[in-house]
Amino acid sequence: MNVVVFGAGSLGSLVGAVLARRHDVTLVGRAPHVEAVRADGLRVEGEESFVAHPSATTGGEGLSADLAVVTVKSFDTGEAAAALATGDVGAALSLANGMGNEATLAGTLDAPVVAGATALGASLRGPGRVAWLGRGRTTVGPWTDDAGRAAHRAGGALRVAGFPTTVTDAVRRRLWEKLAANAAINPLTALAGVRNGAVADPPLAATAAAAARETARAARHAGVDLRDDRAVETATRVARATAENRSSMARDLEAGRRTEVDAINGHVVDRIGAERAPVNAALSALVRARDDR
Ligand code: KPL
Repeated sequence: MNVVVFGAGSLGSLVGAVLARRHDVTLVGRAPHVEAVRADGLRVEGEESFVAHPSATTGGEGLSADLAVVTVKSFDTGEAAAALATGDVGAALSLANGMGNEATLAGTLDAPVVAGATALGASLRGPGRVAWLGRGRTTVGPWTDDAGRAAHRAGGALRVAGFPTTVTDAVRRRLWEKLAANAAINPLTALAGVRNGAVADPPLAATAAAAARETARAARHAGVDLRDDRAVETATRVARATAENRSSMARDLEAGRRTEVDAINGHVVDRIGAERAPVNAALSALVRARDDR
């Protein structure tokens, strides 16, 4: 399959390298990383160690592919969609954190949109180098009504390259479960300066559980049946499974970059209001006060 991976950060680089073992991959990323990949390939270290040789470019316009996997930060999804719309893609799959990415892609692209949530662990180590930190499962499913076949093709492409992948018609629920985990883990690890595992235990566990319960409330408001205890269990399980990881928001805040808080905790507040989501509102305000925007 011909695949464009749009957004060669930590996750996109790992996805691009692993897909390049079985597919024809073009990575879209920033200059120093793209130059290193072109010169020496993309080195993966961790769960498996190998060097992949995808094509790499800094220009996302005019690209053709059977599938575009979008892994940019949530606030860059609009720009990625606009660039992809100048080319010819058969389908788009979003694997980015946060809520709203699929709707943005569907609003811009004239192609089936597949939603995805992944628990893969990845960390960019420098130009041309990415660490594979966890084999977590990836779930994909149709977002637009016409995306059933595209979801199965995308799931098959990921699976054959080495990512455990489930294809489901209930992907919206999975996106909300992932949002509950991100809403609980990401801002607390970023603000407290701790690794993910710390969120599963006192003194942070109670605030994390409250953030997850509010996310479940927002999910039910959006018509998705997610129980409070299921959201809390998911957040706790993900925190324990990625205990040694530093969350993407912790890394972004520490590096002085903009975070994805608007598409995570901010999305919960946008759905049900600050009065019904006071913990997410407080966490959003604290992160926004410190991140680069
Ligand atoms: O998605 C993540 C993130 O850091 O953004 C988790 C699952 C919390 C892993 O670190």
